[in-house]
Amino acid sequence: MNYETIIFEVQDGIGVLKFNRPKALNAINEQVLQELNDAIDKVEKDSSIRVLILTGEGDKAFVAGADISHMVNLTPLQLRGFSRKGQETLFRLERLPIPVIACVNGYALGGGTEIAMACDFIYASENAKFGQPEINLGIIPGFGGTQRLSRLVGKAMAKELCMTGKMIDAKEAKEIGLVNQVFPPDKLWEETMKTARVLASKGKVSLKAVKDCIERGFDVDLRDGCYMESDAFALCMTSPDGKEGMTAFLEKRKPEFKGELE
Ligand code: DAK
Repeated sequence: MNYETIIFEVQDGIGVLKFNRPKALNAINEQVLQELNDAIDKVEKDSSIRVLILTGEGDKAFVAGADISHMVNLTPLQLRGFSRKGQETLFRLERLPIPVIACVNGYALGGGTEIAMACDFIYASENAKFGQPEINLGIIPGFGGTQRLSRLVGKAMAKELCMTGKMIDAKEAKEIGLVNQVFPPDKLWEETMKTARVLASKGKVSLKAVKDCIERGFDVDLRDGCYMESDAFALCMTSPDGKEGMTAFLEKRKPEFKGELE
């Protein structure tokens, strides 16, 4: 598939997916969702990709939300389909077996905040802005925003953001736990790549296990979550990466993780 609304490239095991509609501040329409899904297919199939970064083309926006001019003409059934497709796409991102970093370089509003929240964590530039402004349009978040936001920042803060529709800056987003780190705009990409390279050097099996345990364990009780962790721990210990990591430690050398997921 030739992409028109995204750019997808892979270099040294790091996949970079850029939302590429800068004139519309990278707003999401059906075509973006389709191309995003196609790129996720590629990431799933290419075992050489160890980390994925999502960012926005241009210097103004990550994603300014769902494309309002697209949504406004849809019927209720089409809107449900659009919302479900968006939600499924974000579940797919969340379930990728590799780390996914949102590198937020400007506005991340509505669907933009929702996409960033489906990544494993968010790095943002000082000029980034987050929010769920749907209430200002007389609607509500439709790509899982009410659910992921409350899990990340707590119910009361999520209600305040979704009910007022206010935008918050990167500093405030960090204070409430939405964003992991904030950098000056000219350092954001470099710092994101630095972390991506660190992640790419780790064992794939153990990265996937951490992601699974935290992601899937979050919605179950502590005892079931810990039970899940024991199984994953045992699998990691006996995986090629686990053996290599422990042997390297005993031999006082740097580990070289190569293990595949299956
Ligand atoms: N959709 C379409 N076009 C957009 C857009 C968007 N979300 N955001 C910006 N643009 C376009 C503008 O229309 C403008 O286009 P031209 O007029 O140049 O043709 C261009 O991008 C530049 O924007 P501005 O001229 O407005 O730029 P400013 O710097 O003045 O303002 C802004 C930047 C980000 C503050 C402003 O553009 C803005 O407020 N944008 C809308 C942000 C927003 O409300 N986002 C939430 C969208 S609603 C659901 C599924 C999903 C969702 C809901 C339901 N179901 C199916 C149930 C999700 C909803 C959303 O995300």
